[in-house]
Amino acid sequence: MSDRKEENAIPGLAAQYGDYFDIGAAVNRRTIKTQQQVLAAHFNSVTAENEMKFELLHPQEHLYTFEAADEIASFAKEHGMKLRGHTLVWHNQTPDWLFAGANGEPSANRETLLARMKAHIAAVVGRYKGQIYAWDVVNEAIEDKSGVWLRDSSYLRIIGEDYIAKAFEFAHEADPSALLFYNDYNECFPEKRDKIIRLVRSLLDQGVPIHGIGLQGHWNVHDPSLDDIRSAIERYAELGLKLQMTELDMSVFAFEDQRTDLREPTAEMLERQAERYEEVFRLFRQYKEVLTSVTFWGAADDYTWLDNFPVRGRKNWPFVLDEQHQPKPAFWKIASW
Ligand code: HAH
Repeated sequence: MSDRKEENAIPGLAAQYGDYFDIGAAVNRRTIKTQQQVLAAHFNSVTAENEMKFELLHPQEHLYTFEAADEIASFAKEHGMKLRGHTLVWHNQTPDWLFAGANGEPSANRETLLARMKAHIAAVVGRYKGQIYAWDVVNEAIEDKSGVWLRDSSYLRIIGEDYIAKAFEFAHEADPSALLFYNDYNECFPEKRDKIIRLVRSLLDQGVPIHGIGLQGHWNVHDPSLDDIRSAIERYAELGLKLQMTELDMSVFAFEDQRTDLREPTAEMLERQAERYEEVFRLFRQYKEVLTSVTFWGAADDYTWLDNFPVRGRKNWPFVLDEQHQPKPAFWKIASW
């Protein structure tokens, strides 16, 4: 017997994790074609990267554009994959009309904005009722800056703090069986973590229908530390809600690193990335009772939102599958244990 990993001996990731949690990928209109095979081989859940965001679905008050989102929903159905919804209420990728006044006034009032929010949520959640099993209802409502709790946004300014509770109530009304998540990034930094916990606890105290916390997981090969990740999972789990990793990627660059000279990742980067993936997936497996899904924000290194962001002219290689859709060292670390 040979130890060599033959082409046909590549295990499917979702199958490997069948007793643990779902393995998801963010997809877009293009990658459901260009990555179709690798998606089918390794993933049993998908999330639309952009196609279900407010500005793409609802560019004008009386115009909904569902074609691209529908394509992704059909892709999930054809491949027997679960579908997560992303995202209903967010300060980005949201059209200006939503916050504009009705009669030429500069800004909508609370009542108008709540009515528009409710109409949007009812239409979108209603359309995919029974197919989208979980929604990121509110995305990134917490402020990163120290000492400030909620992010300053048009939603907060016009409606007030209860826009968050209202969003969950509207989503629950539209599909009472959908699981409703609060989703955020930098979720393992202790101060932001505690602000997220304060928000979720206050929602629970008010009886708001919230069922889970989405940890985006935009991490890199240095940060956050494994200890901070573990503490975050433990503290969030104490709230009694389900947890999901919703947007996992592992940048090969440290946050401060601005270099743009690389055409491929260095051997050292790949090794460090493999160790990091190994340790975080070991942790995820230990928390399988609360962690129900791990979604990568992409599938393979040929496409990632981190190409050219936040550093222009720089490619990134944040996944466990390479640009040819083949396993990287990190893949083998998480696929066999
Ligand atoms: C996420 N934000 C969003 O949830 C997702 O919808 C988008 O496609 C990519 C990342 C994370 C983020 C950001 O957009 C900007 C700065 C920091 C973090």
